[in-house]
Amino acid sequence: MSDALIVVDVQNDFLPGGALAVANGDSIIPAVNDLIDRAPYVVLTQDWHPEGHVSFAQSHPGHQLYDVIDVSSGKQVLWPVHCVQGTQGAEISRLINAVKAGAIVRKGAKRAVDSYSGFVDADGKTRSGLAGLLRERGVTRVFVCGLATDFCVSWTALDAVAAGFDTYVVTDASGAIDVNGSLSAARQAWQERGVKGIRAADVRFE
Ligand code: VGL
Ligand code: ZN
Repeated sequence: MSDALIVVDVQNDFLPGGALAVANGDSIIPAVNDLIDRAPYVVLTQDWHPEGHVSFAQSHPGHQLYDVIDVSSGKQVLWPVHCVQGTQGAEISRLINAVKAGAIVRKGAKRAVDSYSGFVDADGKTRSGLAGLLRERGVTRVFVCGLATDFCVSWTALDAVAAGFDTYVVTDASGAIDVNGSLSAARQAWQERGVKGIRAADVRFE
């Protein structure tokens, strides 16, 4: 058994002061850093959108922030402009110890398709290669933490379990947006699909 920690989207735009700030998002930083210290292998994900991205409300005149609309890949929540490639807001927060990361997976880089998951785009077609990377390293258990619990953490964890990894969301090292019942919907999906929740203090890496 070999473990990996996936730290999802701990980027300036998801932290207080950022364009899509998760309330108290910075409160998870000490727990995330402690997990990074202890994990045998660490992967970071980085939301990385081009200007005019399909997930930005600004790209859909006549629609409001947080509206849900139909796009080619399915339902799309409309967000404020965030994590634009090359901007300060898209940078991984300097508060986390990114030095130990073995890999950084960028996602959402195609204008017309979003990607909450670090494994596959929202259209289900283009895979990032992360599952192959983890498998080649002999990883069998995956612990997911970061931002946001109910979007990118959840989708990444659901795809990890679908790819055959024994998958945990580290709940107190993750922070939620919680819009329109998204957090309870995420927890429901974890239960149905076999993703387990765990507290950071209970994580024993192998
Ligand atoms: C995320 C909304 C839009 C996330 C990314 O990291 O959870 N949420 N893009
Ligand atoms: Zn995004």
